[in-house]
Amino acid sequence: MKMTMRWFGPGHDPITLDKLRQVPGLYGVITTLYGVPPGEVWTKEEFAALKNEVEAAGLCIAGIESVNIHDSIKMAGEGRDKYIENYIATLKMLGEAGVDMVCYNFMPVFDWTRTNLAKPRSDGATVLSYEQKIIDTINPAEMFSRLSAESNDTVLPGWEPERMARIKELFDLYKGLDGKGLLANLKYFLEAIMPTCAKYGIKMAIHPDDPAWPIFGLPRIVTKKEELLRLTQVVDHPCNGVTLCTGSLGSNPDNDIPDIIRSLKGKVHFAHVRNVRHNGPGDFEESAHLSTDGSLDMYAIMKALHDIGFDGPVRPDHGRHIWGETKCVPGYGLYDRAIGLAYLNGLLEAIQKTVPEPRSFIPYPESPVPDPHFTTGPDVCYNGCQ
Ligand code: DNO
Repeated sequence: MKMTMRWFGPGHDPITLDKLRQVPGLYGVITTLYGVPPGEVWTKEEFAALKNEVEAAGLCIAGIESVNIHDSIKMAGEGRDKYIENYIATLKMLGEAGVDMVCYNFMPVFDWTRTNLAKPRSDGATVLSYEQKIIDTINPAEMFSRLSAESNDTVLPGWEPERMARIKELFDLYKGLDGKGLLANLKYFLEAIMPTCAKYGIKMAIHPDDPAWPIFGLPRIVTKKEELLRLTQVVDHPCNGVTLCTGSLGSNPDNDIPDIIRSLKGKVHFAHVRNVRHNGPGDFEESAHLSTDGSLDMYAIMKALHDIGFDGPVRPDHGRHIWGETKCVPGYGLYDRAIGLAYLNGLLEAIQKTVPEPRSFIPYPESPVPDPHFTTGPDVCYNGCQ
């Protein structure tokens, strides 16, 4: 497994690359061109500048999260084929730059949902949390205002203000689309992009719906084991796989995460590993990564990933806000994610030393020597990834 951290890019992430680089055991970053709206083609120049910046800091890009999907693709609307062509052009550019994993989601209208971005805990930390009973009493626009007020002046991934300004229109667009229709649209999209993914060796990793049940009457098709298996079978291709997000799937206590991981052997292309604490039906908060602080067994999760021979990028996910850290995208502070990463690496080392095969440990990378002659080729990744 390759241990990574998410970085939102220059001008978007208050956490700097030189800070990330000091996290022991960090292999690379997971990043994106945050400012490019879904549907637009990513330019080689913009991506090269991002890659250059990451590599100049002695790190590498270990995968992209996300290349977001235009709503016309999700709901088979006007211009769908054009937007798919644009997506393919972006994949081609990324493939030529050596990227081999792209995370995306297929949630209608918006990405992940929380009702509180700074729920206080008894130790003074704050965390992201969700209460279905609040969602049941507000509309999506009210929820957006609620979240914006707590966003630490950052743009929340999936909740870009330009999108939220069109929220009513977006809801209207999806009217009448059910889970079956959404899955058919996902299949159409995947079938169109697979030849390009195969050519460049890009593994597509769909992110589960978060929380793992339908909200605001919108269809959800990536919430549990059967659905994850179904989507890998509907387009059975080695490049079609999943982001195993323990927090999203774990929002539903009925999901047995280690069992889901084992059932997806060969289909997990990326992993988000974090804990959640179930407070009651439809009510959860994002705890520290430690097993005893939440409801998930993190040892069993890391062991299952090890046992299926997963060797792709893994990252600690949303952390608590601790030690007064407020200058960050909510959930993406430096401190608690670094603690989470160290814990996951500890679990992994212990698992590897007691369960020797399959070997998936990537040793702590040597200090890289930045190459002043930057090219966009895949051979400039100092930490050995591409
Ligand atoms: C939330 C993230 C999601 C994820 C997307 C993938 O913090 O896990 O925003 O990046 O769903 O497209």
